[in-house]
Amino acid sequence: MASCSSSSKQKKDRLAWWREARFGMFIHWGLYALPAGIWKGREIEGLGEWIMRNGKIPIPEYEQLAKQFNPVKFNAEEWVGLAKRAGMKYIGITAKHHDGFAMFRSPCNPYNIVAATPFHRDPMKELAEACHKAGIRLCFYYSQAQDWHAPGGAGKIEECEGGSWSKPTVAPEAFGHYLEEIAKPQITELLTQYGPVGLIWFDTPVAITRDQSLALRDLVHRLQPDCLVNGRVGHDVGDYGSLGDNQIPVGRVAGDWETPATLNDTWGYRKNDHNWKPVKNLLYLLVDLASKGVNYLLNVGPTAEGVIPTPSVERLEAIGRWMAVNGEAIYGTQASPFPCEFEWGRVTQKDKTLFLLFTRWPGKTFQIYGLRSKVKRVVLLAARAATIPFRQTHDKNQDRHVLELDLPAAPSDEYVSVVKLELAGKVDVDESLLQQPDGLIVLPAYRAIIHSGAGAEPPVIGSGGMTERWTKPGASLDWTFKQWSPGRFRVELLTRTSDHEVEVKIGKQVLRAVLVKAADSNSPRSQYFKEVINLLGTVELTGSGSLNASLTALALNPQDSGGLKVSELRLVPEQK
Ligand code: FHN
Repeated sequence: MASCSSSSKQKKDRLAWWREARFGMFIHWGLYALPAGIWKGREIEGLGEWIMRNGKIPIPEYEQLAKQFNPVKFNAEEWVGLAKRAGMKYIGITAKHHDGFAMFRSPCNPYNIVAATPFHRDPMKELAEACHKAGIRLCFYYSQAQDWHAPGGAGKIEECEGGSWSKPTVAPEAFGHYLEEIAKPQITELLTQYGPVGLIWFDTPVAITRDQSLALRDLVHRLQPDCLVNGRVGHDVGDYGSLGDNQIPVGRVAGDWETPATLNDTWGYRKNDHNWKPVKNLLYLLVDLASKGVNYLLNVGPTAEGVIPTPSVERLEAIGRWMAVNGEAIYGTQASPFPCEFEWGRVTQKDKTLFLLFTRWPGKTFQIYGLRSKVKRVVLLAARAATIPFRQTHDKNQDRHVLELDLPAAPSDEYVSVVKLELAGKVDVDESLLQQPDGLIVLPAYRAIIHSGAGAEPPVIGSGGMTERWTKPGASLDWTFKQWSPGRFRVELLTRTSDHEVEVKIGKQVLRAVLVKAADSNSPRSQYFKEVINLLGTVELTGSGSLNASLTALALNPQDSGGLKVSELRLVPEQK
């Protein structure tokens, strides 16, 4: 473990507001908003803020953008007002992205918005004031390693193999110099010019050493002891972990995590990216992440005039309308106590309360298994005055706790309706894997016992909740589950890729197959992190009680260096 500049108590205190917040606004704004994805009439593939790299634009040409950058429509109060209306509690803005241009007054480097553009204003100062007034935490994104402009910054075109940015390298000595001359002085400026800063959001550590990551983290904590440092400072020495861009983990993840996410397919403004996510999906992702204890940092990419695009505004306002009614199920909540995800939606918890967030309305009768705590009162957050009738039973033979709700026939919200369960005591659930009321059995990889085969390195569960490093045959995942409704079941395995040969045992029944994709998963979480459904065959379950299931890798696809990535094994009743 990293030597830490602060005690775990300090770290916990520092994280308190961030855990409460759950939802923040990311802003990618810089010179790249001017070309907006098009350079000299040519559409440059990739992210808007990467146009310098992807378009191989020479530094002197890119620098010229500064002379035209004049965002006269920028209004800090409007941006902060939008974040507030959306229900967001913090804003993280690109103070300096990989292009090396500082969007703040930077006495140590003239390549900044105040000194080098006709705008001459410091948007960070204006945002700091507006955030302070609105009670929103201001946080700064700072690209600590990649800097395609400053000497010694990583990722400059001429220093990358074959002009390709996929391996942004830099000589260690020059990089050390860059850290001392540019990165540290600028981070110091950010932490001394704008009052309290919520978080420094580092990104793409590239080849930074562990000592260098520690030095940056310690610098932040020394200047502002309450300021958080995200995981992308490098070497896992931050205050919390950053999941991948747009990454939605499969299940509950231990520790504190955040997912940065886009509204379309870019961070920095691209005028031809119209692939906006529907509000329904955005709310699904917000709810899905909250149910796993993960913060959602949702991005906007303002134009070079300083305007947040209308499709972004509309979506954030729609989320805000939902948050105004249902925010209680998100803010300050913790991950679902249940051991797997449900088909009908997600669960969050806070103190003596459970929130059931329905992304699919079940209709009038709804059952959930496994809740041991006594329920006192049930309401819909959208209609708090009317209580919902409920019954709780416990089948002693099968040790099955059942809560049944008499819900209205129609949902209370077009996207996600929230039912609040007020409990008599603390949350207590049966953590066993249970067959669901509709007969479905879900066995997530992160809930399995992992066995290493003879001589094989065991796979691990990555932060995204899938198996990782499963590149040798022999190892297996093992589950025990409770089953009570017999029948014939389709055996589905959800993986990142197919073509691996596996064996699945359910009780005494054995299925062997080379994985062949039957369908792409249609979950919004698989938009960027593909998940495929492989059909392995069928099994018959008779009787009821505890059963074992296992998944063993027999042969791994040698073409697939990532190995076998499994999210879950599912037994789906044939009639479903
Ligand atoms: O390269 C950057 C990218 O431009 C963007 O800033 C995202 C946001 O998380 N981070 C990096 C890639 O992971």
